[in-house]
Amino acid sequence: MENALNEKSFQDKIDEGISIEPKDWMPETYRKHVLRQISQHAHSEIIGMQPEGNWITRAPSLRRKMVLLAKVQDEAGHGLYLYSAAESMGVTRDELLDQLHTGKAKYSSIFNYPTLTWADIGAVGWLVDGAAIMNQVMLQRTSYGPYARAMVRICKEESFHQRQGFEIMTVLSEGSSEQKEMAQDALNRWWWPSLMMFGPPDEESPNSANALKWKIKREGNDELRQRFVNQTVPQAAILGLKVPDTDLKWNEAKKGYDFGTPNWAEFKNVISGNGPCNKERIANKIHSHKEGAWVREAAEAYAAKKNKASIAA
Ligand code: BYC
Repeated sequence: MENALNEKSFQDKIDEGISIEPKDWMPETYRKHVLRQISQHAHSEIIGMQPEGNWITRAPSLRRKMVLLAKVQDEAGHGLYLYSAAESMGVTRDELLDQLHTGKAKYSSIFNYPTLTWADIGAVGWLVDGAAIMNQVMLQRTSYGPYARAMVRICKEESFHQRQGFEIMTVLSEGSSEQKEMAQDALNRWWWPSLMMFGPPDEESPNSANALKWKIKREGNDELRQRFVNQTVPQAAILGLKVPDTDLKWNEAKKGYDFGTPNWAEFKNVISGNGPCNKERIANKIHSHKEGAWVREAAEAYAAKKNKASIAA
């Protein structure tokens, strides 16, 4: 009886838009749900530093190096605000990190794709941070107070990140034919994984119903993905680059683009720990990126594959 009353006043608070604070009563299912999302989000910020961090020493100018360094530092800050928000739910940072290192906690699928060229740093800022903002704006009003407050600052910084990426893509796409080709190649490789950042389609999203009821998420995965496509396709046109989707076309009736289906089998593979990089990461725990070796190996493997394909052609 007492529990039913607690549940009712909890849901009433949510419905009235009153945030839930650490000492408030909350159902255990809500606590677990929010903790899962915050911890995944925090890990994504930290793991997300790695593909970009490896380019700090390779950035083509001092200015680019400084900007990238600042961006990667911001991501570390985001991870730390989010770990603090998670700790307010009664878990220690050691426990959170242990879950990451043992593969129990997920992190965003996107960070399992390697950054092979400098253009990838542009594509990550433009597309990955672009998708992150699209998803995170609503999280500034998520129902758990500490998470919402962390997101306000994070969103401010993300918009700078998106712009720095777009600027890199602008310079490359206006450069030599090799630079333009590099930008197009980066778009080809990052487009579909970026669409997967929004999670599976709504009908296959087991967490969405509770997330929406409890106002943890305020919009569905498909709605946000559609908005991202609508925003990004015209940006690709400004860059003179082609979005790698033969099904993409403007739909006047819905005032948005129809687009193809991401490879959900690949997504499932990546989030279950079998992506191009995560298997190795989990196996080697924290040391897999030591001294940039992983980026160099991935770049070599990619160059060899490309070379093989051009010989075959
Ligand atoms: N990757 O029921 P669903 C950044 C999992 S970093 C991996 O729809 P939900 C940046 C999902 O966890 C910011 N797993 O889930 C940093 C669930 O499995 P579990 C990244 C994914 O939670 C450095 C299952 O699939 N942003 O910006 O309602 C450099 C079913 O999904 C993914 C965030 O972390 C995925 N993409 O909705 C540059 C945002 N998608 O847990 C940039 C915060 C789904 O039941 N997170 N799964 O085993 C969210 O907004 C939501 O968690 C999601 C998924 C929209 C991602």
